[in-house]
Amino acid sequence: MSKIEEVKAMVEAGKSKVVPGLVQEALAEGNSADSILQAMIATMGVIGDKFSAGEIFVPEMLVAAKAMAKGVDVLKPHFSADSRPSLGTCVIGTVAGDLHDIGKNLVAMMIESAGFDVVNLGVDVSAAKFVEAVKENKNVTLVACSGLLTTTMPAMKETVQTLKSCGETGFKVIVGGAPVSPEYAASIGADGFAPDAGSAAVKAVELVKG
Ligand code: B1M
Repeated sequence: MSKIEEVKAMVEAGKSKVVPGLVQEALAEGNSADSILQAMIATMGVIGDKFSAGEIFVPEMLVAAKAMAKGVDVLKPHFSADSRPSLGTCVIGTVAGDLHDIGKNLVAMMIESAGFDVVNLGVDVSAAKFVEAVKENKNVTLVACSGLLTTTMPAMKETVQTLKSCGETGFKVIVGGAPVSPEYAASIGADGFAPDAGSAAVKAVELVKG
């Protein structure tokens, strides 16, 4: 079994203690950080399919997510920002009612590496809390909202609409997450949409630079 296959198997099994070491070994073997990341993302897809099929349940999803997060921690320095001047502050969070944070944290990591200072509000973030962060932080140029549940898409709509009517200007809003489409993003008044973390960083720069 290749090192990357071992990483995938151990993420799927939720082995948080062994995943970081295996990720290090996979890097040492010459695998790129991105290829290891993509392998772990694919594993979460497998986990989701097994959950949908009733083969595993919430606790198994949770331990797999924790194991992946430990692996991502090892990869983080490989995606870190260089010395480019800051593009301003990006406030990011997962919308109210939604506890999924792996994708949001990957987006935060890529946006940071693109040259933003990132304020990560975590999960289950209310519209009011997003607005508060825009008001409290300096030079907010971007607000990024993530959502993974179809049931929390209305919360994403409320967040975007609250941000757009809060009286603060000078920032753009980008949204994303598995159930979000470009059409939905446009319909709720978001300035931008991206399907994955890499393209979120590209879109973020495009939105802020105009
Ligand atoms: Co849940 N979950 N989950 N879950 N979970 C999904 C999302 C689901 C698709 C599984 C399934 O049924 N097949 C399903 C949602 C169905 C739907 O609504 N359409 C689901 C469900 C139903 C639930 C619960 C309701 C289960 C229950 O309790 N019965 C519950 C809800 C809890 C809540 O949030 N209130 C629940 C709970 C959980 C855990 C807490 C156990 C755990 C999350 C732990 C954590 O995040 N710390 C969990 C997990 C792990 C998953 C799956 C298996 C994996 C999610 C993940 O991390 N993927 C997921 C199945 C799946 O994704 N196939 C599932 C990897 C990650 C890298 O991808 O987050 O999609 P993703 O992010 C991508 C893109 O979406 C995009 O970029 C990222 C990568 O490049 N992206 C953005 C994300 N945010 C973006 C923002 C952007 C741009 C792009 O701009 C701002």
